[in-house]
Amino acid sequence: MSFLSDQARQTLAANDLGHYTIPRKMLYPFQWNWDSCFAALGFAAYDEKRAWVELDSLFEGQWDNGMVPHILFRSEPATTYCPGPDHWHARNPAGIETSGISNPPVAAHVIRQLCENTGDTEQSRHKARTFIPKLFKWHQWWHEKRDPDMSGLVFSYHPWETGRDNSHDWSAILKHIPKEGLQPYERKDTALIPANQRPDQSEYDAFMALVQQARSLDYDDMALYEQSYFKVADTTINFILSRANQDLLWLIDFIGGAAFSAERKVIEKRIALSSGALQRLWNDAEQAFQPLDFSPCTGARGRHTGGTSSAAFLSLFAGNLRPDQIDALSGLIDRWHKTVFLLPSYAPDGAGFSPEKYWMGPVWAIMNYMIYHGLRTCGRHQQAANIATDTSLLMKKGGFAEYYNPIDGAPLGGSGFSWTAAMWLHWLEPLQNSLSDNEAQRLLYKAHQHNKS
Ligand code: 9WN
Repeated sequence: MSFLSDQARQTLAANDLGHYTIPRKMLYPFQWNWDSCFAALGFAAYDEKRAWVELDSLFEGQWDNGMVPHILFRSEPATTYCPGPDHWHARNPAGIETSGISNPPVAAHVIRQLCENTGDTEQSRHKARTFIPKLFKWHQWWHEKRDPDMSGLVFSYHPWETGRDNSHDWSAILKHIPKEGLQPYERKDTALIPANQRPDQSEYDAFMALVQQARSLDYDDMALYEQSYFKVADTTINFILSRANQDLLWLIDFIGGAAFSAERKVIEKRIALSSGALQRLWNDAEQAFQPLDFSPCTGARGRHTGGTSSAAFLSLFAGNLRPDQIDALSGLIDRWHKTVFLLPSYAPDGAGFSPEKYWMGPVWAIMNYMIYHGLRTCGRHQQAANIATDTSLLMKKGGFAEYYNPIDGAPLGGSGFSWTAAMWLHWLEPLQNSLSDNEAQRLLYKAHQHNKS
């Protein structure tokens, strides 16, 4: 086993609390939704049983209405993370304390990956059969409760739900979130990570004001739809959900389909509706996909948020794009790759780019993983290889960091991070032989660019 694979396993082991994994000790001491799914992919590289345990435990947090929350608080004390369960005041029917919002629905993709890796065995069919109703219920919640008008696009009411907390996509909205009556709270993150790598204080105030508002509305889906200060049709959520529905169909076919034929029809209709609606995220003037802002406090009424984030490329993961859109996105990657390690989370040549600040520029391995798959599906193999190579170089240089500076490759945020280690094990380790030539070229290219600047 290579040194890095050994380190990656040790990283997962260090964050493994038995039947669930935390993203990173101290910094995020609970079970996070999409982190847990990606961690399952890492476990699957050497311990399939443990991978399934991770997913089973995540779905123990599912609410009655189908939502799978973004955090399950479990038993850790909330001394090193804010907001903890006392801020959210939410609990599912099984009595597990949770947050009151969801997260990008990557579980269907992960479960499909696990089944594909194992092949057609009694165990994988059994697991698929167990998860299909749970996934269906979760996706149904998105489509019915987060899109009550059946527009084909689902809304999010908190940046934390999109997983891209302080993306510049949200900057203009966060400035307008009413903060009067915000109850006192104590941030813990900046005691652990340099403040310039984390959201600003004013952004954190807005995050907390939104938690307070959602709690005061009792997490009622209709009340949030009507009143939430923050209301967006996000690219991360909508593209991942579209992909998730396709993966759910795959799972139904995997087990033979007959038992879920009614669900199959519903999912097919949803895919058809959303594939048209996703086109509304395309900003023709900027030749990229961008979220739509419906927040009452900005009065934007569904305007595109403006600049371009790496979530635009998740459209490739969702598929069904026009050839000119694939060309435009691929052209954008070409432009970006001249200056930076791929893929910065925000356009490196636009306003709002900040190479160390969280979702305003740093590279995130899990985004790269999904975009890599999207590019390959569209036949853009060289660009996919460049993204895989750069992610691999970043890990070799800086270990399994939460995120990386796209200019100099420095590791940022938390170290020993679960989902980054998982991406090495599941995605990059198996590609190492095929990437070695490309790696030498990418290093030379970067040195050349560096000397020029
Ligand atoms: C809030 C756990 C999570 C990730 C998110 C990332 C960050 C939390 C925070 O950490 O968000 O959910 O407090 O910063 O933005 O994508 O799931 O790793």
